[in-house]
Amino acid sequence: MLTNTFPQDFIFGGATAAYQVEGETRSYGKGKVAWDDYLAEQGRFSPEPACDFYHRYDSDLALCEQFGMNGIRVSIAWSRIFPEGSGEPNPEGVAFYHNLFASCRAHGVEPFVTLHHFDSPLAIYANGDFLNRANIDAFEAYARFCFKEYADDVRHWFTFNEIAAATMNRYVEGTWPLGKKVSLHECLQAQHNMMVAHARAVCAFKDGGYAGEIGIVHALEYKYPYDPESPADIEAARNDDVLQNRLLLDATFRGDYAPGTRAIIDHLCASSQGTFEIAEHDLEIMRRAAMLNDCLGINYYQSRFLKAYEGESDLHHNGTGDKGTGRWRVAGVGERAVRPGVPTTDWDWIIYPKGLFDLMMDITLRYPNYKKFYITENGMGRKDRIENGVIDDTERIDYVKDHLRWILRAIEIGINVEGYFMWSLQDQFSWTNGYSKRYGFFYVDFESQQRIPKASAYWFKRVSETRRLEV
Ligand code: BGP
Repeated sequence: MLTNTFPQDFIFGGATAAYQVEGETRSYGKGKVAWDDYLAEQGRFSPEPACDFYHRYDSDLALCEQFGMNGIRVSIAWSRIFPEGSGEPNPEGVAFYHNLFASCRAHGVEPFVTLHHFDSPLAIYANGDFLNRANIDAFEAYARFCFKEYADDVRHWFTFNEIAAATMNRYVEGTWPLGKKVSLHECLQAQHNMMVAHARAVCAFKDGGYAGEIGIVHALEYKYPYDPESPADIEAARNDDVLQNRLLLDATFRGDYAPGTRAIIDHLCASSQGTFEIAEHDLEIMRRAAMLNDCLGINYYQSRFLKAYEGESDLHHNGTGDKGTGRWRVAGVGERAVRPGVPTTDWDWIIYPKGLFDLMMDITLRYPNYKKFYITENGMGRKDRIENGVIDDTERIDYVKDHLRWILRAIEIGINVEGYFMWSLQDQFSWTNGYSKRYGFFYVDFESQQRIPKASAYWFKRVSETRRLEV
């Protein structure tokens, strides 16, 4: 019989990211990020004031407390601390996060803090971002500053959020600032360089003797062959696995690349006329960090079914919620398809909770030095509406419940999962979807900034307070 009870110290929380919640993107001494001009030029939506978390964090944390949450995921905006990416810190930015963490403590909500959530300072981003190795040094210096400055405030650190999304949206899909379509070698090279930056930060944290734990957050998707009997589909699934998961997981847990992974990396790079470079000493520091790394944050939304694909790359990002408009066919990789009967959201995200379990099994089998998982994001984007004063998001409750069931199954067989953060705490600004794609426990009226708990918030409160999932 499947257990329906979570461990005593399990963390239940909601997730946020600085740029998606804070607002005040160009004030209080904050430096620019590439998104500022990109969004202004597009004119589709503004990150201001998002959900005004910069001014409302205390009342949002009070809501967390009231709704039974004992954790929150937040990120520090690098350009609030170092407006130009390096140099002199901005005192207002530094103070803001001290105040935020103090409020977390006052409300009994444990902060899980990410150093980089898609928002490199413009000075870094425009200067090659992580394709420019000088920026690895800048990231390390920023990380060292934060470890020291917030040593008394923070016990749970993550270096990067979703290197896969950051690199694929920029260098494969071209939907993010300075976007470029299908440059697989730049995508993979940036992934490697960011993993070197991660490794440097992990070693700095451990060498500094700071209390607490450190890890990284990856956006993982299990890659199934569309037709499990088709060797070509199996190969496509392997390609997409390396592009999204494997390079990053090998780097995280092995500190180098398994020969099979390396062979596919080289194939992918060659298919976009590029090469993959590992600098001297990279593997040394990566291997050391792989042993020191404490935890992996898994952001899990969906899995993929891969078909072989021989044509030119053909991509269309569904950023509007018009179901069925997304396409992802990449030369040298394959085509992402949906198996009949598998449900999808209006943004064409595949709903497949079992994939989360398969991913955790895969990691525990392949990387015996993994120590613990947090599910740092999982959730459902919806066009939530207020009807008669209430927001009925039963669909989202079902989505979360199904994922929590697979997490309990994993815990039952001995996989170490210590927390779950729904994306998102409150409705937020979405990078390529603006404000119509809502994810929160708390509905946000973006005009008045009023928060209204959705049905899912009341449901989650019961789960977190009883630590039980009613089945
Ligand atoms: C993850 C990111 C979040 C968030 C979420 C939902 O990839 O870490 O920042 O945006 O996805 O994505 P979207 O807003 O595109 O629906």
